Amino acid sequence: DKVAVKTALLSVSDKTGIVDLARALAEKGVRLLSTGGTHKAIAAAGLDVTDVSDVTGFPEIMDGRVKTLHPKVHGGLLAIRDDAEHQEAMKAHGIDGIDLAVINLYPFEDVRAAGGDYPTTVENIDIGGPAMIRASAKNHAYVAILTDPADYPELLEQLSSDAGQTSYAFRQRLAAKAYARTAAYDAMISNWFAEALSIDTPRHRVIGGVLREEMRYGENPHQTAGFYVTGENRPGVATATLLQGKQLSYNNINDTDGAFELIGEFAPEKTGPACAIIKHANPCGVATGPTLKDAYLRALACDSTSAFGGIIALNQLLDAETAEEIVKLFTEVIIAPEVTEEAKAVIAAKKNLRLLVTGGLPDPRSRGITAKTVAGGLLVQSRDNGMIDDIELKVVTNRQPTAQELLDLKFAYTVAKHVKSNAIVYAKDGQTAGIGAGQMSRIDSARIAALKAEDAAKAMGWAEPMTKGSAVASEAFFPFADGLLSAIAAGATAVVQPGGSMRDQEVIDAANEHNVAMVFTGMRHFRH
Ligand code: 93A
Repeated sequence: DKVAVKTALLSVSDKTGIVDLARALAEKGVRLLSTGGTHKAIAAAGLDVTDVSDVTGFPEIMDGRVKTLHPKVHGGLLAIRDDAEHQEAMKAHGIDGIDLAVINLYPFEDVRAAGGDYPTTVENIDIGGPAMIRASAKNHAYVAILTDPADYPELLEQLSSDAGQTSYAFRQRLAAKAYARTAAYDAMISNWFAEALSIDTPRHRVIGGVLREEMRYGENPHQTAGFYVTGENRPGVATATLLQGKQLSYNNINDTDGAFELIGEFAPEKTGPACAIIKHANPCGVATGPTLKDAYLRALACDSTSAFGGIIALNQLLDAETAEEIVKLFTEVIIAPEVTEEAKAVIAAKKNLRLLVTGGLPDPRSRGITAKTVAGGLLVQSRDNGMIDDIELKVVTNRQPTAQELLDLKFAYTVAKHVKSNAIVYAKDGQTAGIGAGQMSRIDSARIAALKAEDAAKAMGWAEPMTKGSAVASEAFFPFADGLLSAIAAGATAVVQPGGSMRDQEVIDAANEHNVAMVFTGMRHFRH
């Protein structure tokens, strides 16, 4: 199962380490074949290297679109060395075996990330490279396929320690990595098309991405984890720049994403400054305010106990005044579109606090997909891009909501969209008053949210909980009147929910009885 490397084909866009590798191979007496640019780089180092065109007897044509797509190349990569018929074909057509392929692809991902225009991005779809990688990997019984400069040292070490041969186990591992590479590459291309054409239907795209980094562990320390990026051009945790602090953990990334997707609902030109604080993927406080500092303090007031060790998302430029407040409490991550130099200096005093800047807010209306795994499968759906601002609300009670109630209903419903079901959110004056998340029964979520509001009142020294005179949102319908009655008991005067329960009338009657205004959205926001 050992294969002596006599001929190597080198064709790389990322030329990192390629000259050193070529030199080391040449020193071991390996014959080098190469394509245009790679050939040039290797020859410039004074090494003996043959141009693939001289092997195929065919020039590179069509701006390099066709350079290695030739039977002399693919025959050399795919031939089964100890098969008589294959041997005969090699002899008959003058095909030499290729024992080592070193290939990395046109930088499609980089061109896309740099915002390349449509034709430039398309031109950077590599065809010949993946064909050679897949051919070599299929024929790993005889061919070693290197797709990552990080693997060059291991190859050289093996050749040195084993008389110029590669082992089967090594070639198998390289083959597995090679197919991971071509699959991720094609997934990136599919993702790019999906974004460019606003496609979120499953049949037109594939779910996949490129491994950006391996984390130290997953949700728990005994789990492994990696962060894959899909290349979607969306401001958020995957595209943000980490200005300070150590690498984000699995849970940090998950929570930061939840925080920033939520804050993306609050376009500053419409809502003014806004802040969301997230713990365990649920908001524990969200607020708008006259200044960003006020928004932060108002968000914190909702549940200052849970905010400890949380993730803070801001919808606009982070200033020093706000940063001064934030650093008073232990926080894991801050994510904001931008940050002032003064605020950076304030945060720098907290070495472990991660600061992420995104350059903008994600568009909550844009299309896209979300995915989660199940045993043996992946569940994929379009992003929940429904917004209450785009819905015609139906008042179902005798009393209409007041203008202020309506604002608070919309605010509460927007937050509830980002709370795990069953979600109940009380809000007042653009500030969450109490959040109940993730309960199996809606009435429990309502009770917990009210309880949290009472705790907040105690902690803040308020005379009464903020639920008194609040608006309340339920992200899915009340199946019975009990949940609504619990919210009314906590002091809610206005309610928003999708409606659509068999017992809607019972719920409407209960609201009318208490002179509560209720609106139906017709749009549910389950989140699990
Ligand atoms: O345009 S291609 O799809 N057609 C080909 O036949 C082909 N062969 C190799 N791209 C092709 N390649 C790619 O060219 C390799 O995958 C590599 O990324 C790049 C190396 O080109 P050069 O050696 O000219 O820099």
